[in-house]
Amino acid sequence: MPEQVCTAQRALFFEHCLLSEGWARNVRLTLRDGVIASVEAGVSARLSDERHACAVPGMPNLHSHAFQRGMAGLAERRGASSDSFWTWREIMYRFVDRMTPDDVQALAAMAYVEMLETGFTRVGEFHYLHHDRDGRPYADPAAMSGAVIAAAAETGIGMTLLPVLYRYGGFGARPPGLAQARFLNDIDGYVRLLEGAEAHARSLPDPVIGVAPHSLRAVSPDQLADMAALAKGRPVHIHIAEQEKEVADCLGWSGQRPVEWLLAHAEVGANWCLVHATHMTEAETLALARSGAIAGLCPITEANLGDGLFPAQDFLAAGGRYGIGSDSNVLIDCAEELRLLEYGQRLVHRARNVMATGSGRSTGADLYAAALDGGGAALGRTGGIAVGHGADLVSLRLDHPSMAHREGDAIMDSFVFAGGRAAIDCVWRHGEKVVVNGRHRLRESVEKVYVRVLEALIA
Ligand code: NGQ
Ligand code: ZN
Repeated sequence: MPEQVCTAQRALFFEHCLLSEGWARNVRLTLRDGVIASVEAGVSARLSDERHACAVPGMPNLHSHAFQRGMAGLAERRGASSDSFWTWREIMYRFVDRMTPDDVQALAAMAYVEMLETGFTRVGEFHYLHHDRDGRPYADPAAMSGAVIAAAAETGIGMTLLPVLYRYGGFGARPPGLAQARFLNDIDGYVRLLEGAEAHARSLPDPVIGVAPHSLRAVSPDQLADMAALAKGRPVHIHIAEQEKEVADCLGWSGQRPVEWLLAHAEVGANWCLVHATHMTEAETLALARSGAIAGLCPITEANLGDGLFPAQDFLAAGGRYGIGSDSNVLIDCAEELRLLEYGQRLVHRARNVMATGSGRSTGADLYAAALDGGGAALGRTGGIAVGHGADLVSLRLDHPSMAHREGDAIMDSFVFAGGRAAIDCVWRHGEKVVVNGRHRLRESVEKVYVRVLEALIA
């Protein structure tokens, strides 16, 4: 059978379209096998074209712990002593305790439905819950990876899986706590996990598998070097410098701050994503920007956990690249991540339009473009609407009151700062329309399973 017969080719027509080279009017995209096969601008729609007002590229979500969606809102009650990231972590560890692979699939599917509905089309799943309740590997050591991959297959979101090596409970190879037993591997176990995850991922159309040493406190320097060697150019993600205590512990252990230590001891380059990188000196900020690595910013979670503010102004001035992640998934919303990133900077600098890259530049458009670029690099897939790129698209309603009579970059400013997710109409992922009228096709069934699974986990 000639190939053309089995490949579905369809055309979408947008009055406004944010292409990789900028805004264009009356744009016709043909899609083939999940990829953008052609882009024509300034043309007329054909009769069979599916027509929409406005398309922007789908956004990569570079850092997620999908299962944490299930405890969203359940750590907001004040405890006996002062609450912090570390007390939140205890609550999170208790929540993890009973989860089965089926539970994880259900929670992840719900999180991914919500991601797609708010315009995230690929997720970097930083996945560290590997073993059974007693800490022993499942018969399939990658069973939990299989569960998040199944959730991606079910919902259609693009998956960059980042299997995590977690080995220690603190800097200097401190023993892990009991509650961390389900996360732990040595390098041999990790290699088996990686192979298993790769096998599961073959069920997906365009998977990427990276590697993820959890943090400098959870792996040894030797293990970090082993992980970098395993990566072979694939994405390497690591949590870093999120909390001041972590900086102090790192100084106590090594005499260096976390980002300083990492840049001095690993070949950090453009395939690396440093998640949070909140607490940096000016010198570290500059050095990180120069390394070409992506700063993985998770503004909603960083605010929720009381982490602190990323030194975005200095980092941007030094040419640093960043993307956004929904991390704990306490709230899943692409526009809101970008908005909060900018608002944090406004509040601390008492200034406006901090993340815009120059005079006359649009903050919303620059935030969106930067996070698209950085997120794509971090997840191993270049985004943007261009020939040969995946057909990961978001259509915006220009008839939404917050979006009316907008053109060009004003569309992005109004989407990010005013309309938000309510302005999202449809989302295509790998050429499939998975969200229609702001709702994922499977929302109802995914919600049902999610609510049932939560009952058992929360009770
Ligand atoms: C995580 N979360 O991996 O989910 C961590 C907590 C840890 C954040 N860093 C676990 N936000 O740090 O050991
Ligand atoms: Zn994280």
